[in-house]
Amino acid sequence: MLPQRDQTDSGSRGPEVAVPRPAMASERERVPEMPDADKSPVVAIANRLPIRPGDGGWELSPGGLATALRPVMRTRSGAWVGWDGGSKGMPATLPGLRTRLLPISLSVAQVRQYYHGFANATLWPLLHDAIEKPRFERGWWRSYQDVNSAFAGAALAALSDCQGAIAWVHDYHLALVPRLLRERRPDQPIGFFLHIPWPAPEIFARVPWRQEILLGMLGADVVSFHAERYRDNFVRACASLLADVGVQVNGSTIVLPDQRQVSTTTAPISIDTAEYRRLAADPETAAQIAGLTDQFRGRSLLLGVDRLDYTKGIVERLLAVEALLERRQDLRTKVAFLQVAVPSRDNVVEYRTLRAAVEGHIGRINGKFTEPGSDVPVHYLHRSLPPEQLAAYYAVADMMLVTPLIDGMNLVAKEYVTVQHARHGSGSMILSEFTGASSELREAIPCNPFDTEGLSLRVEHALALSQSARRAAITAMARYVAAHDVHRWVARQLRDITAAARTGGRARMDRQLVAASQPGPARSPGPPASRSRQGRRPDGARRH
Ligand code: ADQ
Repeated sequence: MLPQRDQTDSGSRGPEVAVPRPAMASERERVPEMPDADKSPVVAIANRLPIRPGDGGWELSPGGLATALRPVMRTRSGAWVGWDGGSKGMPATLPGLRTRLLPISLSVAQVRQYYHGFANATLWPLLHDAIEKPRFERGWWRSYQDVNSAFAGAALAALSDCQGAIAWVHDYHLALVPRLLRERRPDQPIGFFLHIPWPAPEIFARVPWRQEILLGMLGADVVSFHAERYRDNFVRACASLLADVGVQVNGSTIVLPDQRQVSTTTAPISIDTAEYRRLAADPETAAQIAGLTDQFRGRSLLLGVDRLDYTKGIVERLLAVEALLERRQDLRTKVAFLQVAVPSRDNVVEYRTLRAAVEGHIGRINGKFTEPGSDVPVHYLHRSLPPEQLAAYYAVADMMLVTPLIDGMNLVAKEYVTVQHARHGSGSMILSEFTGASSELREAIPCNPFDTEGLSLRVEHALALSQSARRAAITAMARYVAAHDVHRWVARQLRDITAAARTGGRARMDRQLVAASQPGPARSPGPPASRSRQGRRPDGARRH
């Protein structure tokens, strides 16, 4: 299969349906001028603000969206609306940035109910294929609605101050925001990007507020995902769960009862490859590499780097290492496995349970396989690392184990191949087929992490690969990532939002003109065709 390509809907029209309010012919002139995607201000709305306290005061957070948007924040006006994380005294901006930072403060109850509750104990597991059981609490949902309203209010104020801005809403924490913005600003270009997977419709259907969540996201002009399968699942959820409110699906376009069209696209996120190449060549990284090379001399180093999250397959990875050492006694002193785990969400009980499980497995494996007088086979760091140290681990690792049970994209995989290539390395990468990255990094060694015995055989196979085969694979993957870096992703997203806003808005105006020119009273929303689809099950089948 070829790597997935970004797919922007062509904006084809949906079937004709009645509209709530026929438009006047003069409304054609009211189709607003769309912002220029390459120049216009951007109002980003994301759960967290992209800054953190550093040694010399406030600084941009490393990694992720903050890095991706850094060039945009430097060159264009605009704003970033996000939770202050409980920090006080945040600056209104940072030197060198034109973007204003608009902090949202949350109460203790909101942090518990909106953030730890609905976002991380309801939506996170639900959208990750319900791999842990999602919890549904009405109080959490109410808090999620309240906090989304607060974010939307701050974003609306920012948009009023920023003529011609693009609104760009991020992730599952803020699914209701696009609709809240749309209700107040019908012509506003709005994009929504989901950073995590979207499950099959029958899984998503479990959430009692499924229609509100879908309609919330559909306030955007374009809803984007990392991978085609998530986009497809979302479109199928709209088709089966929103038919009874008059929403129709036409290919990859969702048509709302007022004829507004929402595009859905696949836009895999990436990393700032230049920054990782710079890190690979940094003197601090080189010093760390020298130390690590000494530490693991004579052994192949296997590496895992993840947030400590139950989606990342850390336990399955440990069980595979255990199976390998069980089967291949000769490898017990020749292989070391290092797991770096960033502490994550320890206010959620499933995460505390996971940490205990991971640490229990590591203790058992080391107890079983450590040879007297030798180093332990499994090393474990439970902390966040400075970027140079992380880059050094990527550089010295002979094998990267990226084995999530499910993962929207997985940036670690892209970081590893980039650093390896920059250091002329020949490491190998085992990559779960249940990551978004697996659609792009086709030269990785694929694995099914649910099959721990099979995973251990993949590791054994990778250990036996020739250096030239490994180097060829790393080179191919690094080149792909360099050609599809995060700056390309940002530019593409902003262009997609303005293009979809133009197409969707025009289609709505055209439909309303047609309705206005036809005799007879306006019909109510919800066409007969859609009513006849009422009662469909989430998988598209009819109820009996
Ligand atoms: P995450 O689930 O956090 O992101 P991932 O994409 O792997 O997953 O990003 C993790 C980031 O944290 C990487 O940039 C990595 O370098 C960094 N990191 C990991 N361990 C670290 C450590 N010990 N110290 C410092 N940094 C560390 C969510 C989705 C993903 C999606 C991203 C982006 O779950 O599927 O790829 O958003 O959309």
